[in-house]
Amino acid sequence: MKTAEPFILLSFLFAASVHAENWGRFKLHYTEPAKVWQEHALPVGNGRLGAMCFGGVENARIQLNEESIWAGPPVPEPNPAFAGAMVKARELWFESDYAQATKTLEAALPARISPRSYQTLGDLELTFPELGQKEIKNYRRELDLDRAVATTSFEADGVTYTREVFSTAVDDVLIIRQSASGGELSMRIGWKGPNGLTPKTIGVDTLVLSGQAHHGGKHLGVTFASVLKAQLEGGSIKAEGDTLLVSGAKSVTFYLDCRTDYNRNNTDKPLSGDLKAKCDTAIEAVIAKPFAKVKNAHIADHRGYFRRCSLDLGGHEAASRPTNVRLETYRAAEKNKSFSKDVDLATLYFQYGRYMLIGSSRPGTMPANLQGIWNDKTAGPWNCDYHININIQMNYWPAEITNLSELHEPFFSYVERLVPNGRRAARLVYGCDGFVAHHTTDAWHWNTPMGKLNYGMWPHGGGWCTAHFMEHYRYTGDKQFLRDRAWPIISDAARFYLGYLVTDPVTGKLVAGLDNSPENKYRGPDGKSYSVSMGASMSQQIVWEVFSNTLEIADILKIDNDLVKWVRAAQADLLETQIGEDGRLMEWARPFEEPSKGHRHVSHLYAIHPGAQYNYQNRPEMMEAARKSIDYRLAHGGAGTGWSRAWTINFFSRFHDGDEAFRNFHALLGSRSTKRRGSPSTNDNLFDMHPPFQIDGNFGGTAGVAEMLMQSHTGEIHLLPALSTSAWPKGKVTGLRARGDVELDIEWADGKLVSVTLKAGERYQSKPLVYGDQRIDVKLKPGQSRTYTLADLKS
Ligand code: FUC
Repeated sequence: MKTAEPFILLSFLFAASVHAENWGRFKLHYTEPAKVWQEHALPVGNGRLGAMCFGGVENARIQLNEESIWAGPPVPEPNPAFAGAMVKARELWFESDYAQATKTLEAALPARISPRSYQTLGDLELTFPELGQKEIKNYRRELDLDRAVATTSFEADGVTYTREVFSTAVDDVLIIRQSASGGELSMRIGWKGPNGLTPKTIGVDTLVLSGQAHHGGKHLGVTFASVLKAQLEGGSIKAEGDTLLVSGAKSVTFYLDCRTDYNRNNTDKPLSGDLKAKCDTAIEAVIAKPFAKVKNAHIADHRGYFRRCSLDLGGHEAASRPTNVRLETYRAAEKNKSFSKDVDLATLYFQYGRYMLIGSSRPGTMPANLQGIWNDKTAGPWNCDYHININIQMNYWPAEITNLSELHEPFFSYVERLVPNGRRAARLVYGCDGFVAHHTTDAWHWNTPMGKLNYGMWPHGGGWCTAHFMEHYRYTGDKQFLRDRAWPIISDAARFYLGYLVTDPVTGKLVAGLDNSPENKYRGPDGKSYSVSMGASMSQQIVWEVFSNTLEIADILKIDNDLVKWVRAAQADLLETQIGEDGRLMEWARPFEEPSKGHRHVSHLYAIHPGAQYNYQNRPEMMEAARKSIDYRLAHGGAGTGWSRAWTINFFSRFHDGDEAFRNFHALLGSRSTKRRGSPSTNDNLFDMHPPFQIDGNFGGTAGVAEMLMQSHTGEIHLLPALSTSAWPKGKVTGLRARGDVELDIEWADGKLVSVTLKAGERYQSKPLVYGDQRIDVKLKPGQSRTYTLADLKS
């Protein structure tokens, strides 16, 4: 008996631990310092202040960002002559004179003005001259996704050096702590500012870097001041030149803040106030608290988001291997047309997307841009801006379903800030009322078609963004949000479309245009390529969605005015997406040939994902045609960019094809882009590569995994709709959220559902649960939780 007791206790503990999430394994880790920013460095962020950590030994670079440092105007302005040109060009297009239609519109299109980029705040340069001569042992560089701390540690001459970097949203500062245990620490810290800026020292322990963002002396933008203050444990510190020199310390902690005059609510009127004083105040407040308390508060705050959702596919032992080595197994497998067995890397990737949304989009901050908040350049790729013809939307695909609903807020506020210029553009450019936004914009909220027709002539960015407001309501059931925020912006987008649509003389249906199908081209009868058309499928689908969202809200809020009547009538008259002779969904309203058969944008499938116009219940023929379209794209080298591959995962999830969804997920992690000089699709630091680094693919990949496991866009909660039973035969996901304010934990084994637990929120709306051809009607009380096993669901 005596020996049996500990055994029973142990097996009880083991059984319990099988179900408790092993959060400690969500770490990216490496045995070498980072060399290249976008390939190896590791991101930390609190939504506003970000850093990329290189983990160097003798020289350690920490690259810094503050979200609002943008070079400035001039920005493209609407051309009032455009409306006339549009009327003329439409006539020409309807007469099939695509060449003249194109020329007419091109002539009226404002020129592209660029760049006016989001910019780096420069690099902190930590140097440890003594380490150059020493043998370094047990080097490890890691990013702990569960604690949101980047740590570098190693030993030299019996001294353990540890550097921790984190950006806390609680105290709203960035913190770097360097310690040397068993010895003394001597180091220098300098700051290489952007655009050649150098810091000033204040006293013996402070660096200040101030300046104004610009591009080559032009495009003067945001003014900023940033302060770094050192706090020592033992030893001494002094200023030397424009650096600080620490000697003989046990540890040193650097507190950093940056404040800018960017006024998001009125970008023409910079904020007043002493920016440096604002930094000083924040730093003084945090420095007064014990470091451990500050760090623990940061970790608790981060976990408040991070731990809401977990995914376990088994295979945890792989977590002990460095991340780059794990990724190699995906790359090797892709090369051999097989699959890596490291399923746990999929959960790391899934959680990394959630980690980066928590790090780049907090309530009150700007939304995540093309690189979240992480950018090491003064002229980033595509200006590191807000592209709204898929990219920023994709950034927010994981927000609701992976239980980070509040982090959607910066997106909503940003889109609302686009409205004044959007209304102005609607009036000036199109002679319409309502809200419009085009393919891209930035911190300055400019809003006009511009540049080239194949990207710039696209007035559906606004309409697409408004769909997120509706989805937020569907997930949360928040009627106040619906009334105060969703209705105003969605009905305003509908108002624009009521003016923008015209009747197609051939079909008699209402069509949008002239506009492009994001960034694709069709071949005209003269053999030349054109981009603008009338009634492109994506345009029609976005208009349909805006109209049906308007009608859905009108129904819920009992609004019955003229606008609602007009929308109802117009929706019934909209040209629908057609199926071509070869059985594929058509991208344009006429059966044009596509010069680029594997194009990265799969715009005409918007109605399948992220839209929900077509599904297997209501329009199986459209699903089949859409499936043919994506198969065709892929057969012609499609999904060539990271985000396009990520979108493909989501498509196959909606096609309920788990194996294809998984195959594309695997390719996202392991493939090398054929088109782009063999760059990996995912870098060693798990950054998604367009290439270059573009964060949308990370977020789209995370959302795609969630969609494989649960979908709720058809009015039902569909369990494991696109599970790859061969790749992920067993697993557990907790804390996914479905539309109708409900949380789900789903467990499966041998490729089959074992059980599902539902937790109803305060605004719960009941929806049937569906698994394969089994289903059960579920009615819970708000706050109630209930578990169903496979046997509970009836055939
Ligand atoms: C869209 C895409 C490009 C790129 C850019 C930032 O316009 O077509 O591939 O992702 O955004």
